[in-house]
Amino acid sequence: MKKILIYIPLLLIGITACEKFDQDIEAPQVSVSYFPEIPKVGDTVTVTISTNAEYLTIFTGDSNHEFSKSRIKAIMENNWESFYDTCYKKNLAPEGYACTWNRYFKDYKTIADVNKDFEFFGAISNIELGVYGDKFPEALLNVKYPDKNQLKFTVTDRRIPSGFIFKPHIYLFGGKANQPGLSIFETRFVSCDIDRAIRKKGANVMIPAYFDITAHNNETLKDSTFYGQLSYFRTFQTNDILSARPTEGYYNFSDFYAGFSYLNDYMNNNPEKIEMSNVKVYVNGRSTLDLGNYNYDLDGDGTLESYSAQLDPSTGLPVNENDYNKYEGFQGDVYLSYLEVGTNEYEPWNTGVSLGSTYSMTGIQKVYKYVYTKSGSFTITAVGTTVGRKNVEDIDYSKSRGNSLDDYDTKRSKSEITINVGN
Ligand SMILES: [Ca+2]
Repeated sequence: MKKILIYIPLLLIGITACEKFDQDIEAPQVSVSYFPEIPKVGDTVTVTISTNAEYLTIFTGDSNHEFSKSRIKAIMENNWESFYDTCYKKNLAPEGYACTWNRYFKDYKTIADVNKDFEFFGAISNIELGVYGDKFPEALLNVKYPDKNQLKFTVTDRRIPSGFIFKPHIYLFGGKANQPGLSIFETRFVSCDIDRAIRKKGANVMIPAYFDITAHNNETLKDSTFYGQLSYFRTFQTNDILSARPTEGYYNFSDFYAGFSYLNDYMNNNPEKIEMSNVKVYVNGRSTLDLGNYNYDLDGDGTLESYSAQLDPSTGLPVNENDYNKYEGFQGDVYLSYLEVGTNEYEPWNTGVSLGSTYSMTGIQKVYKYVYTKSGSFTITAVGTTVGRKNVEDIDYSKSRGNSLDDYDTKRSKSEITINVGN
């Protein structure tokens, strides 16, 4: 018993030291209602909030305004210590799936292992794993593990779209604003001699980075494939290590998604319903820009493609030196050392609309008018906040310059109501 009596005073001292000023502020009362009872798309819905809160925010429950996907929900359910690790950033992908996919080729021992994760298409040969430090110094600039295995393969015919396919099975969570899908392709492109000469004369090192993304919709079970360019790869012009530069290596698949309304809508509103199931990477897409009056069937599939320069159909190279700057094809060796697709964390991103505060000139707005542009069932959520005064006396700013929000004590309450909007 004596031990307990000794410990209790110590515990009380501990609590007193951490206590926030005004910690006994009361949670506000909030209740929400709306009119008309059964609104249609285009009708003005009037939401009325009854509250004694100092600050008020409303979530209308439709696209980008869902409380359940909001940062404020994450804050309400966590303290600042656990906010980032346990709540704000977390993996919401279905079991067995992830939000990121990556492979270091240093971790592969055999080509048979590589072939479990990668499939090659087009005019590709000489696929091998190796350490290339002494043989191709330009291929090692800024490579993370220069003394470890890289994948190397050769594009043998610039007329034929070529590359590799992998199946990441990932989800892009967080909405466009948070740039999910930031990715790294640690690649080095070393042109064959003819390409190198043409690239040098044309002063153009860029190889368009084309991708096919196949998205699997796990509601409809439908697969949809989208084709597009996402930035460039770069090829080396010379063997001179000083003039050679590696490709930037950063690609953002949320930009790719944003270019297609189908993918963009899911990325922003229901990312959990759509899986990036298959990625086809073209390391050689077209011999020149996909524009113009010169028509050839270079890849021999029976369909003519149009090119922006006159080409030699037997080689796929521009005939005239004036067109060398239009050359966008690639023939030569590709080195691949690291591949990462996606971010690994979910961040809440939906936003509410501030209805003001009792401290602002206009005060709190307790009546909110809104027009739904889509039919469906939505959850309207009003969040009221009461904030204590700042505990200035007890904060040592010479030592602590952390999040100042933590210097205030806040209490929040919410009220939810379901609204059915008809057509
Ligand atoms: Ca063709």
